[in-house]
Parts: sequence; C-alpha cells; structure tokens
Amino acid sequence: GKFYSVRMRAAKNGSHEQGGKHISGGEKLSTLSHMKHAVNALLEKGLTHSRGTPDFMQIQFDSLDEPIKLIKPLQIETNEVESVEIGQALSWNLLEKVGISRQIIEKAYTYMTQYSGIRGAILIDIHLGERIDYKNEKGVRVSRMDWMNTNFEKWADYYKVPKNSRVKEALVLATKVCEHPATVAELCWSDDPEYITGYVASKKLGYQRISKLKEYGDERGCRIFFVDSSKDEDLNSYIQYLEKQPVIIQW
Ligand code: PML
Repeated sequence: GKFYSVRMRAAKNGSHEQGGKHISGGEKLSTLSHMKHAVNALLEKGLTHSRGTPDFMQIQFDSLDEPIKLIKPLQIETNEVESVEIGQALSWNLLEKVGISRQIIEKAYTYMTQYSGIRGAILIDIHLGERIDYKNEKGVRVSRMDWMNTNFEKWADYYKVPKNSRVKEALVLATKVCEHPATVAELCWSDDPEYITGYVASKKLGYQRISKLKEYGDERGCRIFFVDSSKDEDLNSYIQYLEKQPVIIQW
C-alpha cells in the first residue's frame, strides 16, 4: 500500500523555533494501517529521552509519492578500545584510509564539539574542510528512512548485535548517507553524556563502531558527513537525497 513518512521532534523550554533545546527526533516509514503503532513508538521515544522531558513535541506524517529505495545495511563491526585516546586514534586512521587528510580530520574534530547540540548533521568538504551546508543552527536532517522490525531482528540475531533502537537508528541513517556516491565518510558520537560509543562509517569501511570516542559526562557530540563535492556538482541534489529520498533497509 501507500507509504507515509512519519516524523517526530521534541524540545524543552519552548519549540525549536522559539529557541528551545532540542531533545529528541525520530523517523519512520509506515502504511496507514500501521500508523497508530508508528506514532505511538515516536511519542514514546520523545517522552523517554535522557536529555529530559519535552514541553514541545510535533509528530507529523506526509504521504510519499517517490518509490522507496531498498538498501542493504552496511557491514557492522565493533571495535572495543581501552581509552578515548585509542578510540579517537582509530577513528583518525579509518578516516585517513578513505582518503581524508589529517588536516581536514583535525578541523572536523573541532566542529564535532563546536556544533554540538545541533539538530541535524553538518556537511564538510573533504578538500577544504569548510562547512558546506547553509543550514546554520539546524544542520541537515536525514529523513524518510526505516528498517522494518522483523527484518532488523533477524539481522541482529545473525550478527549477535543488541536489538537496541539506538544502534538500529544510527545504522539506518549511516547506511542511507553512505549509499550516496558523494559521501566519503560519516563521523558520529552522541551528545548524550551517558553514551560514549560512536562510529565512523563509509561504503567501503562499513559501520565501524568504536566503544569509546568521548569521556563520560561530556555533553558534546554531533554528526559530520565528509562530502566530495567534485562527485556531485549540485549540493542541493545531495541534500535533497538526504532529506527526501525514501529508503528502507533490507537485509
Ligand atoms: C546517537 O544516538 O546519538 C548516536 C549514537 C551512535 C552510536 C550508536 C552505536 O552504538 O552504534
């Protein structure tokens, strides 16, 4: 049947537009017959976030006209590291492996903390290291993606991955982002002070989880996409893909 994009965003101390603090966001694709379930799952997610209780929440759905693209999940690997220093060094090595220079990685690392708390992702050019999205305090929100639960659970059983929605959602996002030929890699760790596992992802490397990328208690974190702008002349069409192309992950 027809699919709908269902989105939630929650904030504290007023809406995002009123300058409130972003607490949580979520994405699903659903048919109308599953809409109650989808909306309820997003409501639940927005209400139970470690960043606090929202006083603003918006859940909306939009019908999709574009055909949905099916993509296989990135290969997943978990790197257990003993310290944040080792974890960060590993992330540098992985990013260098896909052709990003140390100078640009260094810039990206300063952006990771500078742009913390931003709702979406920031895009940087791999040649100059400059931020290339023009979305200021919002960043780019990757949207219209999902992984149906039964398929996800089969995959998680097979790879002995915890069936946890944080890993699931991050892998769905990384898989969609890395599918685009202009994406060289993604670097991410959470701004949740209790969650220190982050990842480097790319089509070639897969989804490389790193058990320690920041210290406990640190509230800084975000997502950076390294973009090769020579591969896609048109930044707008790249952003359009991230925001609008419907994708379902299917193992
Ligand atoms: C987030 O939820 O804010 C990002 C989490 C990234 C790491 C998820 C994982 O453990 O693989």
